[in-house]
Amino acid sequence: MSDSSIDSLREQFGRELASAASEADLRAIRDRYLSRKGGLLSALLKALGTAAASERPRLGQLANTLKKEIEQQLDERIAAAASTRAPRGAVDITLPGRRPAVGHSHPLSILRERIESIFTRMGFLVIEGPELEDDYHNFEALNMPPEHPARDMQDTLYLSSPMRSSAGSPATLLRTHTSGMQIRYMETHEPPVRLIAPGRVYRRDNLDLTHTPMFTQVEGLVVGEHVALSDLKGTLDVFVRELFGQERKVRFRPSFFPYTEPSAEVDISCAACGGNGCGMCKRTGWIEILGSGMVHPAVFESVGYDPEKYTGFAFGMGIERIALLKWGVEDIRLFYENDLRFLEQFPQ
Ligand code: 2NM
Repeated sequence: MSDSSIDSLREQFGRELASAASEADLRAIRDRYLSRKGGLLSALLKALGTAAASERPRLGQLANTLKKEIEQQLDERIAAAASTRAPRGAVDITLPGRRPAVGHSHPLSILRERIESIFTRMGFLVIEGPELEDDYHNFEALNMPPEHPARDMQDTLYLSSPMRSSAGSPATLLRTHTSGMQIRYMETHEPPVRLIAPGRVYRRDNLDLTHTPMFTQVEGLVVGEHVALSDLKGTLDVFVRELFGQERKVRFRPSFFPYTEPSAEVDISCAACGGNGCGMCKRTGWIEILGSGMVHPAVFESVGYDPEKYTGFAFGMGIERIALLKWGVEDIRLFYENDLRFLEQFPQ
């Protein structure tokens, strides 16, 4: 026991106090220095007995002064720490926040909105209508008479017997395309017409990699006095290159639909192989993405338009198919299984 052992304990305490970062640190320091049994100050006072008798009163006083200093400094620091501590059960506003889950659009909604935006920028109106249709708007008005093969129960989901349509009361069915809406629109509006009709459609298909019994279609219709096949080609060329990229090539290939004449399938050059032929394009270099044609005069007759005065073009596409191609998804069912690990990956 000496002056220097008192001084060095004071210095050691000063360093430890300076590096205390929490209330728990401060309490640990208090235990280490002030504990009655085994505390550093108890040890110091005990060692007083080893000092010369003449020195004991002075050294004893110095040691007691150090003890008071240490007690006072620790009390102050602990009180300060306790005053900033949140009361039990209170919200600790100093904790980092929990990040809220932010929602996002479904990939098919993202694609549908993109398609709508390309067409609305070209002056098209977007119309929607019922998923339950009658036989007339889904088939008859579209130049598909009662014996037409597309009406077969193999392909169409009927809510009432398809037989009833010929017996007078209209059959009700889940629409197989959104064309019914376009018929309704033409029935109630004179040309010019420039619209798209997006929505869910239903077909009797079994689930596999590329089929679901419900899917989403976007159909389009333009009618006016001088609408030509070149307008169809120009419009779809702009659409396809806006959606897939300006470098894509587009080709029109003759086809058949009962509601258009002439009819054409629209293909885009395969991005996977650059048109050289690969598995994705079945070695043709081309991928089919939509059907189109000039509206059949019989359709204009159905809605009361004069086919001598008006011409028009129409087109239709399934957006699931476009999503598979655009994003390289291998299984259409992924879009309907609601697994967020899949759904979260698409650019909003
Ligand atoms: C397609 C292909 C070709 C089409 C026809 C009509 C309407 F109502 F004007 F007659 N709407 N959509 C059409 C034409 C649809 O989908 C592959």
